[in-house]
Amino acid sequence: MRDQILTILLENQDSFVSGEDISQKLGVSRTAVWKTMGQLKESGFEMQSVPNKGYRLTSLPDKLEPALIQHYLTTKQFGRVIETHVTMDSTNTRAKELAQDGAAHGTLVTAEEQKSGRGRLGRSWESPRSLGLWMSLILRPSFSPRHAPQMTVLAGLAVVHTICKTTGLEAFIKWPNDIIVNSKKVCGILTEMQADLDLIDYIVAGIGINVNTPKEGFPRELRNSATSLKLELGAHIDRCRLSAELMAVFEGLYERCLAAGNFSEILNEYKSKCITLGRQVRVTGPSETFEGTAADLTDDFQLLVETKTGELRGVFSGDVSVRGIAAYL
Ligand code: BTX
Repeated sequence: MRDQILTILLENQDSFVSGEDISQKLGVSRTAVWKTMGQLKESGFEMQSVPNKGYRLTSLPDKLEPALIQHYLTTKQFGRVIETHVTMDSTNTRAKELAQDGAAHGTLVTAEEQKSGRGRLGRSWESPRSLGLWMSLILRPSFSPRHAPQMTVLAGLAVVHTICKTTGLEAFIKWPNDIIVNSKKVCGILTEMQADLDLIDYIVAGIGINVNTPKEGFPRELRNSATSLKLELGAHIDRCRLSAELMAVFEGLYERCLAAGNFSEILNEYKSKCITLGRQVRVTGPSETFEGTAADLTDDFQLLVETKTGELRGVFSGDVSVRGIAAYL
């Protein structure tokens, strides 16, 4: 009922809605409406309540509220079901549990804070409370598991476009999964999958964006390599609007690729935003490290690195540092 009342208030922000109207619309008592208004006020929604007129929202809290995100949402499936948490270990871990229990394609898990946010290769992801978008999207695509890495590509491109649309900042992708603004890392993506040989059960696309983090919100050792949208823009950003926009852009790209039947549909767009291409890179694989110039991307988004001897080597995954970006000096 709380979310339904909130939705009514959000849809009528320019006018008053009477308790009577709400109770009739939802088939609940006036007392229940009054109590819910009290709960909303306690959780940070400010409102005017005038006798004989009713209630009107005057300001919204800086919280990832499902009803708020959904108020801005324009998608068909992405983000239509949302599970939010104040604090949790990792939204990816929770999303995998939900997916295993049959959660629908497009289900979104968000948290204000992650205690054990995960990066790739066992690394950790700093996820301070109320300052970022820490979210995991459950996807159940019908394509072959060999295309699963391309979901990281889609998520990355979606973040880049969303940042540009909502802030005007120019963001780039450091292949395959870091998003960079002004040479610093503003977002990381961790995609995990459950599949058998030729069928994907689910993919969890975990996205962590530093939205309103101040400089001192990052541990000292990350201050030269990490940034937030607020630090770059100089203005506070509404995380609910940002997440709704991200869902819309992500779904749009996903549907485009599905309709085209391949991911090369977005290859040129990705290349134009890929800061790695043409630069000096260091590739750290499980058994060796080598350096070279990032020459190109193949149709399946493999990175082609030209070594000093002129050999062209394909890199599927692994750690690729780019000289001058996110502190590779
Ligand atoms: P990654 O392995 O590419 O990056 C992790 C590395 O990035 C860390 O070792 C550290 O050097 C640096 N780092 C850690 N936290 C931050 C931060 N907040 N900003 C900038 N740099 C940082 C990237 O892995 C994948 C991250 C995915 C995070 C999302 S959040 C929602 C979801 N849940 C979850 O547990 N992970 C994903």
